[in-house]
Amino acid sequence: MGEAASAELKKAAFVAVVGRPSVGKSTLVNLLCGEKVAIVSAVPQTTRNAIRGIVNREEGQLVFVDTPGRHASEKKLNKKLMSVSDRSMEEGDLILYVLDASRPPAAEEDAIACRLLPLTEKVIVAVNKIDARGADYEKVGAFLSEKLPGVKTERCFKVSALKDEGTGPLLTCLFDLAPRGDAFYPADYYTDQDVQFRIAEIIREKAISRLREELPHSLYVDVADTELREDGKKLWVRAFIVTERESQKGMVVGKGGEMIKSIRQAAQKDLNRIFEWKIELDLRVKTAHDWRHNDGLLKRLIDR
Ligand SMILES: Nc1nc2c(ncn2[C@@H]2O[C@H](COP(=O)(O)OP(=O)(O)OP(=O)(O)O)[C@@H](O)[C@H]2O)c(=O)[nH]1
Ligand SMILES: [Mg+2]
Repeated sequence: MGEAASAELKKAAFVAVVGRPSVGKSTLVNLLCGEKVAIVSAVPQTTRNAIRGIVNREEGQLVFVDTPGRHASEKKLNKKLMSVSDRSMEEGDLILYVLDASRPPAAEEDAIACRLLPLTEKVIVAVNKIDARGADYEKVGAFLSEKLPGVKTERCFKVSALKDEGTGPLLTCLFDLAPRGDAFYPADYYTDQDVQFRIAEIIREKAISRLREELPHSLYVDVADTELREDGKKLWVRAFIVTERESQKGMVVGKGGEMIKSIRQAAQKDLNRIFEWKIELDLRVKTAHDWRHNDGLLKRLIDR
């Protein structure tokens, strides 16, 4: 392509957002996109898929790819989640590496920095949670200069995704570094997720924030049926919260059905904000025995 033609093209890049669990990757992607594209919770490994959130500006388009938090474990589900993160890093034009300023970098952070070292050229860093008690940017900065010396300070940003601080300069830097090319999506898109997936994710968010211990990790949500009603004004949805064991169903239903009612109401409220239809949710619980060891199901749930 000639120089004149390439100068006319706007910026266009895929930006893989990676880091440890719970550092705030999804919160940051939502903030940058100005829409809730990814679910958020205090439970580690909330994100299970590559979730695309799109930022459209006069200068071009950035497609953020939110990924599952990187964690060392030989469990089948975790290995699958790591493969999503690995693939997004390899495929991304840029990588946004997110760290948590309020947690000192330890072995898990070391492993991520090592993994990123050969990809240094396309790495930009966001040190998140600078608002949090005990946040220590200097410590994280020292870790970065030791482990990723090729990432210059101009590419490191202190941010708070929760308080919306410091993200303007980060976004400007990402647009500056993005290559030129055709936009990947129409300019009015902010995500490419289908309706059923978004509904399932919102229900999962409400469930995991209300349930304890192993339960948040032991469930997934299956949207079994949807139907437009009332001349297309209402979307009726039948969905199942799927547990790993029969014995877990009772905890999801709760005493007198209180737990599932609370999950349904909270999900419905969010979904009514996201979609133009009025959402009517028929929420039930079922079991898919030991689903976290089922290769076929994991493939369907994670490699969407
Ligand atoms: N104080 C503070 N908390 C934050 C900030 N960003 C995110 N959090 C909180 O950190 C927790 C985890 O946030 P997520 O966005 O789900 O983190 P994640 O990195 O996507 O986590 P995984 O999907 O599990 O890898 C939530 O409780 C957020 O509210 C921040 O800037 N400051
Ligand atoms: Mg996440």
